Amino acid sequence: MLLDSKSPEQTKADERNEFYDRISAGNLAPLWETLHLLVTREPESPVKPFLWDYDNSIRPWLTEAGGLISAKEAERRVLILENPGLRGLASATHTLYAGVQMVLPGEIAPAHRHTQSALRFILESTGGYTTVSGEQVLMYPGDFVTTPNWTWHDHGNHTEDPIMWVDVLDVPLVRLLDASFSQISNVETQELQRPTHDSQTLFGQNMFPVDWAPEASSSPIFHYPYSRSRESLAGLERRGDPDPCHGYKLRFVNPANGASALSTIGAFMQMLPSGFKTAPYRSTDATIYVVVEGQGETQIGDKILKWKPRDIFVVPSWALHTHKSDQQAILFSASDRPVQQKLDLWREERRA
Ligand code: 1HN
Repeated sequence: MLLDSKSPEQTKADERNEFYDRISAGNLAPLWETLHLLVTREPESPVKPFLWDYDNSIRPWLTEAGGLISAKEAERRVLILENPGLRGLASATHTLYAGVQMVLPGEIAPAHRHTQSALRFILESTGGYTTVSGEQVLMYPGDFVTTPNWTWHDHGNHTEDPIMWVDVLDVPLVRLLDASFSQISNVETQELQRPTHDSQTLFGQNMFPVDWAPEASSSPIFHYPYSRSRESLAGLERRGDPDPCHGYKLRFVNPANGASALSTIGAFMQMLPSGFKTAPYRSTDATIYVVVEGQGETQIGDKILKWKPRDIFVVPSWALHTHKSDQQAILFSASDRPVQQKLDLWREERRA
């Protein structure tokens, strides 16, 4: 008779694995093998810190794409910024999509709408337009433009120069929730129903039309021009010292309720004085940054990302980081913070 050479532990493991195989056929799995991976002590993200170099990577390749496909053919001519930890998922972070879009002189990106919310942050433009819900918005570098959930939008360019901008959408979040709907309009270009920049005129002056009531939780303002955000940052700087973790930092709001301009995507603009180094900070909202002005670097764990204007980078959830500016710098950023805050999930840690 052969002696069983297996240890008792091996026998037990074999029995368990054989059990797992049998229950797997019934679409069942043992929680005790994965519990520690599901409920981590703190966020353990596959999202990687990463920087896309605008001048040396995005811009030349997007320009090349301009010779390969028209905006109309593509519907949207965009290079997706894929996080190296999430390849193939059209995701910059777990919840947010980011891409850089180009519209050449004379081109049209036809009207459509979808349940995904979008923001645009303008990199290059001498006055290209987007039309949101029948309102035309002329876009210039540093402007922040919103396209709330289910609003019709089309883009075009009557100028002599290409327009380039960053798109951030809640595409991965809406995919997770299985709530994607979309429609293509039967007109390529929306008929203008309101004066240009009407939402800024109606809602951007600390006064609302007396009988106006919000129809949506997103901001009634579609356009937050850079001249104003720059002015607000300069005003904050004149008032006093910078915050140790953020420098001077503002958030874009819906003036009707003080919440974020879009219900699912938070947007921020911050200024780091020349030679400023922020104290270590982390928060649970993975963040997409766009450099507007200045040069510097962001250290995330042991990774250093050196940045200059129009570069785009990602700081993952709960990754301790510091920013350092070589000269006065302005950073735009976007994250899913409003969603996390509504769900009581958002946390931050300041090491100031
Ligand atoms: C979209 O509608 C636009 O309207 C840009 O410009 C990028 C990425 C995914 C899904 C929809 C746009 C998009 C998008």
